[in-house]
Amino acid sequence: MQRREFLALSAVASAALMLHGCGSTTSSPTMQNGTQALLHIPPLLEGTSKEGVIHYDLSIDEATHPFFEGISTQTFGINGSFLGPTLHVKNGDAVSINYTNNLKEATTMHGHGMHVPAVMDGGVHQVIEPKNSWSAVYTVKQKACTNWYHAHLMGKTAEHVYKGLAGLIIVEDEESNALNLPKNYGVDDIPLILQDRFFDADFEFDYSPNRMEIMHGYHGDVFLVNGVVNPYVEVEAKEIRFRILNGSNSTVYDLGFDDGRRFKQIATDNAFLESPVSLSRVLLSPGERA
Ligand SMILES: [Cu+2]
Repeated sequence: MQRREFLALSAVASAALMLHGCGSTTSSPTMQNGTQALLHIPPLLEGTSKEGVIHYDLSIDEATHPFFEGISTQTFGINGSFLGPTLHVKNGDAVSINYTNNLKEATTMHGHGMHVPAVMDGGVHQVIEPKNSWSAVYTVKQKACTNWYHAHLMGKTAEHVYKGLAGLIIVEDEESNALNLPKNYGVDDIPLILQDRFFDADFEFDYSPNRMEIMHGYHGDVFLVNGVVNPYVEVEAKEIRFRILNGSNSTVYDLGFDDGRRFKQIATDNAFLESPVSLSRVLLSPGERA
């Protein structure tokens, strides 16, 4: 191997064989010319300390995003045009995660995996009306893990996440800081948000599940990692940590390397494993992290 090694993740959607349902079209228009795009790394948001509380300011906006070169797709974004920044929190920190809803419709923002009081959960009860703000204020009380935040409005969760309302929360603690793990975010500690999307003939998101798809799940035929179609990432030839989130609505991923090489799983949703497990494939269902 060269000093820098080229890695490509292969993902086989378990449901890829299911044909898209009775929508107006049967597959997304393709712009496939074989070129790969550099993986986008969601920016890390460390927050700002004010009177002992660390504030994370997040703005939820309508946006457009160039999934395909020269084409704008309408999206929702958080401090950006698709998905949101990665929040970095530490066990024991008092945090205030401040969301401002600049959409024309209500939404909510749920901290998936965060151990918080019910009123700070951001579930369907904590509606953020348009032009309003809502803050999740709590003290982080949990082990190091990779969580995520996402829209969670009653009846609109799937659609809002589809449009881009999601991001990662990295929780660190004394144990994770002491462990000899890759810790350089975006360089050897790389977040991978896996999603699939269906685009209509105008390259707009097409989220239009029929009755069967509402029951069994809506699958897209364009695979995105951190919002990038056909991505690659260049890394140093050494052990790399991937923090993988299945951020898809219903697709289960069977992940591994093209060359079948083995890797170690060191953590699941909410904590490190007792010891690393050697694997050649890992299955990840929606919402799950590895
Ligand atoms: Cu969730």
